[in-house]
Amino acid sequence: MSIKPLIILPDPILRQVSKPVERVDSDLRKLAVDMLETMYDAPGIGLAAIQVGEPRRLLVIDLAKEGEEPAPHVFINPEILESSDQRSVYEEGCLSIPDYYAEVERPAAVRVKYLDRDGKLQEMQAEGLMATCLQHEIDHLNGVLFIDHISKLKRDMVVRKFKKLAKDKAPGKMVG
Ligand code: GNR
Ligand code: NI
Repeated sequence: MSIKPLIILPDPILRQVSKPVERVDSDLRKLAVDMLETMYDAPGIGLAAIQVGEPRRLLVIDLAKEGEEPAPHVFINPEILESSDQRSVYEEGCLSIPDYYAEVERPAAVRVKYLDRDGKLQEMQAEGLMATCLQHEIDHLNGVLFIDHISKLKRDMVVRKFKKLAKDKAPGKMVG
């Protein structure tokens, strides 16, 4: 088990389109466990493999609240089969865009098919926070970030701020 470093905006890795998982083997299961550990440590409610630099179509979600039993979910090669016409708005955040939050409107419910950690085909009908989180994570697999769903003005402001933060942190930069 290990906590992996998170890839942060504006790292172009986040814009990669992840590749389908070809076999659900012990290597993939280890990555899923490491992702869960990384997500719990952050803490966050979801994590896509690309956020730890692995361009594979794998994501984990746990919506259990503090003090509740953990409820880890592993989704491999997830696909949205159906989205509701009804929309809902959630204040979203992203572990790859720390400390930035914005309201995003998405379909309120989705039906998703995926492979579970045993490689077994599953379907889930999700609504509420699970529907939002699944869409946020599946976006990551396609190189899409939640800031792509807000106004260009707000997005440009966030990207500029994170570019500056990355530059100020770059090796060789002197203080003062
Ligand atoms: O921890 C997270 N919280 C969150 C809140 C609202 C909508 C989506 C999310 S996912 C996010 C973790 C993350 O960045 N996953 O990719
Ligand atoms: Ni995210």
